[in-house]
Amino acid sequence: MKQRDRLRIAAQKSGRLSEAGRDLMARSGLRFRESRDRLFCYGEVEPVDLLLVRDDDIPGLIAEGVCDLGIVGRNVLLEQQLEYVQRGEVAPFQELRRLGFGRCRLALAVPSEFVYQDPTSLAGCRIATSYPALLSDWLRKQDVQAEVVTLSGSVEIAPKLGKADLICDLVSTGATLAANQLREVATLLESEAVLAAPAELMLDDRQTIVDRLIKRLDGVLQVRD
Ligand code: PRT
Ligand code: ZN
Repeated sequence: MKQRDRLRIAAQKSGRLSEAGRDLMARSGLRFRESRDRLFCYGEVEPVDLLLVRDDDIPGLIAEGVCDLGIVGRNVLLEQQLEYVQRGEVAPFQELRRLGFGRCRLALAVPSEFVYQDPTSLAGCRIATSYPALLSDWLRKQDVQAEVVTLSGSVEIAPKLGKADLICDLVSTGATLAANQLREVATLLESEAVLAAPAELMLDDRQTIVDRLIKRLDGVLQVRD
């Protein structure tokens, strides 16, 4: 891995995690000067810079060594971790801390006419999801054979379109499921925003900066709990 003396944090540019993520970094003592393209923000107080990206890109940026920390949903991190595992590899990133915002769950939801008793009710069904690795892993653990239909968005309308028998999607309030006449029947994962880091320690000054930052972050998180 290339040696660097400044730390780089990846966070979501705009979306559900961006505001609370920025707020947490500010309370941990980080200040950034925004650049013209607003993607790279230079750290003014600490040697810590910020890269604003799509949430899905965050684990990859850590894997490539482009960023050293990331604020991302556990659902995204675990999905990409499982992709490595399913290829027989070890994921080069890990969850370091849970951050207490962006809470949601990855859940199975069925149309009203679907009779669900337990996971065996899913045998032979088509399940639409944007989280194929997490869903396949769960099905395997339940010893259920079902077809995973991968969709990048609008998962909740897949049953109405005849593309799937049920869905596996993120739920927070449940309003989206209700609006689509879907009923939640099982939770696969409880998720929230987490601090992601490389699986291995960094071998230069950055590890010292990480350790100092984590100490401050823990202080902020403790006050909140
Ligand atoms: O552009 P980019 O790729 O960065 O953003 P994105 O659109 O992929 O992500 P975004 O901002 O929607 O979500 C970022 C993260 O927020 C997710 O990865 C989760 O960790 C977390 N999060 C928390 C949620 C929700 N709550 C949530 N409710 N992510 C998505 N949803 C969606 C869900 O997919 C469904 O469509 O909201 C709908 C359900 O919400 P309710 O309230 O109706 O149940
Ligand atoms: Zn995304």
